[in-house]
Amino acid sequence: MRTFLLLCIAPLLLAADSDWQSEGVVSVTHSPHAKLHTVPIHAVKMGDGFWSARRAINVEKSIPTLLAELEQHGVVDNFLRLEGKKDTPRRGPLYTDSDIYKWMEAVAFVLQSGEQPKLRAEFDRLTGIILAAQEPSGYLNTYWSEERTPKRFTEMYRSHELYCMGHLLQAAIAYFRATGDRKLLDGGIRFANYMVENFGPQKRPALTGHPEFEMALVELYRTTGDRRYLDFAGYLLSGVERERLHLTDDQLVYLFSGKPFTARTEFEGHAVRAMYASCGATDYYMETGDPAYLKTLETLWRDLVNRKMYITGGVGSREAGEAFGEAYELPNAQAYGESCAAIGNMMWNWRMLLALGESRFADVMERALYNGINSGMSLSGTLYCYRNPLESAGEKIRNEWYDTTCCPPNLERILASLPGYIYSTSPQGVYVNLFHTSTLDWQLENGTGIRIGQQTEYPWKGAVDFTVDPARAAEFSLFVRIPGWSDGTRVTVDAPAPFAARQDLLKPGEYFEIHRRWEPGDKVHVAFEMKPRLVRANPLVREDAGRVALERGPLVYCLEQPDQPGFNLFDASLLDDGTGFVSEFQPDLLGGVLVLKHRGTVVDRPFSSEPLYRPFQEQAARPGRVEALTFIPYYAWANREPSRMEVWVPYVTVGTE
Ligand code: FUB
Ligand code: ZN
Repeated sequence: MRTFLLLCIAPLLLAADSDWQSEGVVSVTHSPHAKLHTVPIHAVKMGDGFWSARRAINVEKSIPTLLAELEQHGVVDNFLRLEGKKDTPRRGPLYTDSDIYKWMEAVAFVLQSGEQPKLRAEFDRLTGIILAAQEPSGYLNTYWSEERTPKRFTEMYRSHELYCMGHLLQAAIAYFRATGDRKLLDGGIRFANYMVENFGPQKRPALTGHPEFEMALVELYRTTGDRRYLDFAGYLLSGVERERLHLTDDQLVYLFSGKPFTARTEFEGHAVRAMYASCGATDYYMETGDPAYLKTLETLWRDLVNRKMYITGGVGSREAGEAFGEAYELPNAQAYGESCAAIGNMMWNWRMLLALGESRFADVMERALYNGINSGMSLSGTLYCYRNPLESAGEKIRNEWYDTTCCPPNLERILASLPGYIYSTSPQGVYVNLFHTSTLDWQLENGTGIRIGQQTEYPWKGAVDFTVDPARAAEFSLFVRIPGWSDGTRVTVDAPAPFAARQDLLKPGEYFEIHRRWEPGDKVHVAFEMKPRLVRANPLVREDAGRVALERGPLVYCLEQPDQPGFNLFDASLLDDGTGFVSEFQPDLLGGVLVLKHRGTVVDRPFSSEPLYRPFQEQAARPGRVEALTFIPYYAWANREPSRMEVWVPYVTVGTE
């Protein structure tokens, strides 16, 4: 009935219309070149566990307090003044409309998990305010209005007009998928139509400057079936308008557009722009199958994971231009690692996973999610990191507000959309991408109902138990991701025809396929290897020479000063004397974390009392006493008083002098 009504009032929407409640974080159900398909957020209920605690705070604290901040800083007034309801000057940088749109997208994802009347009312109130500021042509931007109206689309390399609209479209689509309400979506469509009707090869030239619109346009195509949006995304990605727009190298330096996406061979320039462009390009590939895009995406992916990504999944190492550095330029204290860039990395790898169905992409997603993204929001849910360095001398890193406040709502939308990333489907069966206590209540691609229960204390423990409940006995595959770090995973099936998987078939970094005729109630037990792991960086990463990082499961660990009483952590080295690590879950520390303790060498004389240079001695021992070093998960740093922190720790094999 609901669908019928919707079809009557929404003649513009095409085939995908009746599917509005069946679509996931992105909708690739009908994408010809997607190997995996998303499941709707509402189909996944997350039970108690690591992310549920974060998600509850997101809804109760982060989302409401950020709206208050956005209002206080005039972001909503900027729209009201265009309607003549405020006479205060416009406030904030030129892209600040996008911040309220991103906040609205977070709310829309929350609503996809269930009713939240207050949040829904806020969304509707803001929709009214935003749409009242839209011009009859469809144009909408609070910065490029009034006295700046004549300058519209004249500075596209920096104007963020299309960036803002991309975020509006994403919010509108997420809300449509939550509620079936298309008011905001219709507003977004008016703007998109204005673009496709007035801009393009034979019309006025366009370029995104800050990519974002591309992925929104592909999603709009998926939502409406209107091919013009996909083609326009392709036009923007082709970067053909550099000459018609008379762009100089100076103007282009930070852009990740202005040259054809398929001409790229490495990441350079502004990291968030690069990640969003890659998202749009992957979306475009999933619809068109253009091999030139796939080739470029693979090349860029290898550049990123082999040469330019932090161990935390953070990307973009330079503050200047918020940009990528050269290959292996990964400083620790100076690391930029904007939260939005790590989010862009996750969003891109999610799309690559959908396109190609390979676990390596889920590994990167998980790395970014648990570390470089998770560090971005305080445990209280009200303070945010813009930068996510891997070493700190103790400067204040978290704030409740930034004039450029792109990261806070971005973090909120990721947490809100998380259920949509845990599972996906293919014609062969169900994929488990991430591990968290949850229930998937959905269907196989042949229409058979399927419920999968997942029980785990991941990431603290490596045991994951599944109950597989098809509506009736059915033959299909359950694909369980074996993380790249888990050597020695064990998988057993507890069913009328039980089996234990052969070790040689359980390959880290791949999905393990369990193909069988599943009976309701069949059980699968998975045990990942959760031993602490010392990691070294490629020697070309100069800053990490002679140092190690510590990981356990998907978590990167760090040393923070409050856990090392009695000595300066920068005077400590990790002494590998074979004693190994002791792990200890501390429920009262930092919201409950598993700490890792290790013997470390600590100098009696601080390093600062040593000469700048001294004669080289092979295997020189560090002077001092041996003490325990206590590591905490990186994401939890900077939740106490500002203090020193270090991810890459000096490493010695010989004891004290
Ligand atoms: O330009 C809009 C946003 O502000 C970018 O995505 C961030 O990197 C920050 O520069
Ligand atoms: Zn940001």
